[in-house]
Amino acid sequence: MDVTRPKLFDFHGVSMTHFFTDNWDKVQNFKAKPDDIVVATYPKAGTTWMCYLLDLLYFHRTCPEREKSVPIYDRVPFLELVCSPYPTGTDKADSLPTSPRIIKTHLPVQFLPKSFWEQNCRIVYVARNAKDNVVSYFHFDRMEKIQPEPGDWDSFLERFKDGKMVFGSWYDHVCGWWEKKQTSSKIHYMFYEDLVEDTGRELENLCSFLGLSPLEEEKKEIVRCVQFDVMKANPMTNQMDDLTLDFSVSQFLRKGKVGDWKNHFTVAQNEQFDEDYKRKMKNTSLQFREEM
Ligand code: PPS
Repeated sequence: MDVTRPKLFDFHGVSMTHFFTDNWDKVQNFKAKPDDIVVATYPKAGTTWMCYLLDLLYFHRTCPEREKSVPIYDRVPFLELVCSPYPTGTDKADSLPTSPRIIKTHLPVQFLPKSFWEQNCRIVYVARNAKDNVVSYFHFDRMEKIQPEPGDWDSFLERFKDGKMVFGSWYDHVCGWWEKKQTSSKIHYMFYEDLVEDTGRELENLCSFLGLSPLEEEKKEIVRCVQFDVMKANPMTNQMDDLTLDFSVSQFLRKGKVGDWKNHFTVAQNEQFDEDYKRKMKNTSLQFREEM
């Protein structure tokens, strides 16, 4: 698919591209349903992993045929995405046949359509440590033709620190949602690293939040299906049919590890990053693990 890579621009204080702002009125006026479940993340934090896990949790037993025939990006629409000739995220969400609807967004907390708050919807936020997040984002932007040109690794890292990425600053995103979670029982804040460490435990916690009690064998099956290698081999989750992705450059399910940043950061980059990180994160209680 031939697309022109977009330019970043400032959108109400957040760097964005037109692919995520062209449908802004419809996004902001989106009508949520009380049982909608929102998966909110900064890009490359484990969104697809969580979308698939939730989809299995709700529909593995009741609609197994859907899982074999409908790709995850159609089962869980990306709310703010507009990429012609495909239907918009809001249209896809509006026509979802499932209950609940699981809806993906990368919006920072202040941009979430107000209807989700009014309807008291449950929100699952997944955060990933900054260093692995930026590495994953770099490789993704190399292959994703609807993202701005990534440039080289050194300049990409600087842009990340400056918050000049699509969906803005990682620091503002993870902290904004974390602060909101302190006063909202409807947000379940999860960490990519915890999912890697013990997917079963995280699934248990998620079920408590959602008020679900699947059978032991169902949970086991879900944990099996969401393993990295299993998702990578599954045409419904590996995004191989996404025409905006150039698989000759990188993989969508690339490594799925904690600590891959060590293969990218120089010693000097790491020291500078840590110093800058301390400054930016000094007012939050939010803590990440960069290795395990
Ligand atoms: S996107 O485009 O924002 O929706 O991307 P997102 O799904 O958030 O992030 C992609 C990264 O998540 C990794 N991933 C996983 N890791 C471990 N286990 C499983 N099952 C899994 N599924 C997806 C994926 O590999 C990307 O990370 P990197 O580090 O690039 O491999």
